Amino acid sequence: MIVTVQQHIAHQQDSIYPGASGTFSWLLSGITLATKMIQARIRSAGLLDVAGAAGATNVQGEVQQKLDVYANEALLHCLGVRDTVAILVSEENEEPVAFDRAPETGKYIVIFDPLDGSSNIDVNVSVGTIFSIFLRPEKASSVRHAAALQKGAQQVAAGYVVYGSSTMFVYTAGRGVFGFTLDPNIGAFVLSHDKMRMPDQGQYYSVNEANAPNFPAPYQSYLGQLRDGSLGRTYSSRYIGSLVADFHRTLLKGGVFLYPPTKSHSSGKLRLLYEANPLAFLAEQAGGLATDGSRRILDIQPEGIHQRTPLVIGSRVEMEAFDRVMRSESH
Ligand code: P6P
Repeated sequence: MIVTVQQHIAHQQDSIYPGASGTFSWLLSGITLATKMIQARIRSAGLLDVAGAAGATNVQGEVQQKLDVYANEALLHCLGVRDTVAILVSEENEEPVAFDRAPETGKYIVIFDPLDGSSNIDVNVSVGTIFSIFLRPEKASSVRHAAALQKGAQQVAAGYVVYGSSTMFVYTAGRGVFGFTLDPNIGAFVLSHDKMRMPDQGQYYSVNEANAPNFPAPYQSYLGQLRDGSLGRTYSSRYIGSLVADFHRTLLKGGVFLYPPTKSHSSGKLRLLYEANPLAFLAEQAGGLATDGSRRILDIQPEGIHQRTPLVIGSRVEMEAFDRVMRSESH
């Protein structure tokens, strides 16, 4: 029996906004439409003149790939025309985009990374779109940022689309994690992974080993434990360098992904609002955990929409071992 993501969301939305008149599923359809458009472009990246850098640089100072620009425009447009959206925050936009909508109409804030890992596209490595959804705070905030600067624990939904060997939409609305695979023949995301659970312990750890000499000492000790069998098993190292792909594997197979503080990124490289928070929500909903090395990611009060954070995220066994090391070595 085919269950599309629209049908699934319609059932879920009652848990988010009782009495919602389809507003949440209407909102999510903006994301599924945009990501279908993005995946169509990605699949033809090598053929059309869309590969390669667009020449401009974005607010992060990174050379913008043409697909980054297209992905951002697609999401801004498809979500912007949904009147349930009050504010959009994108990795590609320095400032939030606010829509002048009454609080009873514009209920949602959507925060997204339109195409994470896009530097990998030219070498045909999986990339992804990550999104995080909040309700607009009751008290109308004069400062747009303030409305978007909510703790990750306040998310009403979060998810990603991974453009890999197949295109998958993975999301949670606070009642479990569900995966949908795009069926190109019907152009719909169809339920393929019901109630996804992260294994209690995995066989992979995932970190950029080139940075390891600069990690804080407790991280070095922890990596030592993963390598010497202290956690009761041997591990393999897997690092794709594309966050959504590395996380997707961790969600399915278990284990741990780490992006610790490094010499060039003393507060970590990954972004709290549109990378760590949505993935942390998914991880916890699937039975895993996520911290910045000392705090639960979802408890962090953001100060800026582009702020960075260290991220350690994965299965219960590996994360509890990490917590023990951090407690014993971080006086
Ligand atoms: P590094 C991609 O550029 C990205 O933002 C994430 O997708 C990925 O996890 C990380 O950076 C890789 O960073 O420093 O290991 O190349």
